[in-house]
Amino acid sequence: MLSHLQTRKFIKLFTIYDRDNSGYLGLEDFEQFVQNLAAAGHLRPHDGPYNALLKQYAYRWTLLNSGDRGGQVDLHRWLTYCDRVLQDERKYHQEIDPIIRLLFDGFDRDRTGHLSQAQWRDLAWSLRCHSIYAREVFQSLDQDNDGKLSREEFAIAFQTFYRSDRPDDPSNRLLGPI
Ligand SMILES: [Ca+2]
Ligand SMILES: [Ca+2]
Repeated sequence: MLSHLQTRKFIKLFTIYDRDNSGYLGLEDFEQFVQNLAAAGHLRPHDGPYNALLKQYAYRWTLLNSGDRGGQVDLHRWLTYCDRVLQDERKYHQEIDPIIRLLFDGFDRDRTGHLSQAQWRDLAWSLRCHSIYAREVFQSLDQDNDGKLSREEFAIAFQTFYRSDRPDDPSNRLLGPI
């Protein structure tokens, strides 16, 4: 079962995905979400990274909505789904790992193997995290203090956001206050 802290984090995610603020998630929310990511990451529609993200979120949608493309998912159903994913290692890695990888690749435009603070700010903006928090979060995630986020630091941050139940984990605030 999701703890109170995990529930807060997944509610936060719900509010980020629910682009039209309808209180329900639909396929179009995820499509809009990817379009916002693409705009922030300067990904061109129909390029490889854009299509890969779209495909991964469409895949998530079919899992979330049991294949009913036209349906709507409320907060309760979303939380039940997140709980199920967290409890199943195979499902978790199948669903979450590619998203983390694609987000990193999408925003590491110059292929340096790390995200600069500006690239992180672009990503945070598309995740509706205000730049005031984005700067603070960046510093807390940059574990070796070299002023950039390595792929590993990035992955640890997202994995911790999804899984941690420790209130003092900086990654809990990955997407802003919860
Ligand atoms: Ca919606
Ligand atoms: Ca670093």
